Amino acid sequence: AFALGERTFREKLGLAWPLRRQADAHKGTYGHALVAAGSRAMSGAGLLAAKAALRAGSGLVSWALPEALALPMAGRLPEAMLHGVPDDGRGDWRAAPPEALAALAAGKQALVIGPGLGRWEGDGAWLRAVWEAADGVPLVADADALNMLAAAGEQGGGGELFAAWPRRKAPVVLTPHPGEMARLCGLSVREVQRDRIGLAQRFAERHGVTLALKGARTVVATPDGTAYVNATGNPGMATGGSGDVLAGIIGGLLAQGLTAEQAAAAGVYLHGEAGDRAAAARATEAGLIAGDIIEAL
Ligand code: NPW
Ligand code: AMP
Ligand code: MG
Repeated sequence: AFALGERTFREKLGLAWPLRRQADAHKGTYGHALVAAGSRAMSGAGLLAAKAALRAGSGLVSWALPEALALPMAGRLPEAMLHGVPDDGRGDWRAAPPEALAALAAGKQALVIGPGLGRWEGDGAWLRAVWEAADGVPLVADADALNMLAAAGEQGGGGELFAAWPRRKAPVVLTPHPGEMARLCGLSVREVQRDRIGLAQRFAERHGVTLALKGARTVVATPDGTAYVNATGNPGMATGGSGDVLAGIIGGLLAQGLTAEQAAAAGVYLHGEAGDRAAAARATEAGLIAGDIIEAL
């Protein structure tokens, strides 16, 4: 596996920091990300993911959330555009038509889906409908979207996940923590942790996705079997919302035109580096909160 560091970025991935912007750029040059995240009890997950996508450099960010939350969230992140999708009147996604979300995603350069979405009966089929209808849009699936993928796999007879779904035109990045990976693979967390690199590689190849298996020393694996291991980040990042920030960062990088491999590798590395700088600035890992990672980005 390649170590994620300056040399790998320069020689293998063709990236250098900071990402440069063209002198004659306009906001359209750097893409438009749609973040579908947050629900009544977890609006913060959406807020964090959308803000992280902006800080990662996406030219425009739209935040899709259940209609009942659009007014309460108005003004919390003025740089993002808000799109309320029809809901159950209580701020949950269960009544949101997947077609409505797919229509919002059309023409965007990235779709981030999952943080704080919640779960409901039939959510695996709901995710599949969005997945297919928005199949030209690069996708980052995190958190509850991963749990929905796992549920869809169980309903399909176990273990097949989306292998039986039609192939998408645009790439997919999945960002499970070990608990989510365990659900996706039908394994225990202990089994997931036993061979993180091998498991990530096999999963990415088998399903044709780019995978970031999170936790200390996050592994990024690509459909062609390449694996990267990250050394940035610290245990202060074991705090609520930290993963929601990562999903937003990767979406923001995809929107700018990075490939799935570049966006996942760069996103994981920058997220950890930002967490390290935030901890250093505050002289504490224990007091780190997810918003600090965004500010340090
Ligand atoms: P254990 O038993 O705790 O050790 P879940 P979630 C395991 C939203 N959020 N290594 C863990 O194990 C998210 O976006 C909203 C090993 C447990 O079994 C989601 O939508 C916030 N094991 C939703 O909440 C802030 C690990 O996984 C399980 C592991 C639920 O997401 C918080 C826990 O994971 C949150 O982001 C590791 N490194 N990491 C908001 N402000 O709105 C995890 N596990 O059940 O998937 O719950 O990750 O909290
Ligand atoms: P989530 O569990 O989805 O909120 O994601 C947690 C994020 O914090 C992931 O990006 C993890 O890689 C990162 N993280 C959590 N614990 C550590 C740790 N001990 N060292 C480095 N990164 C961590
Ligand atoms: Mg998470």
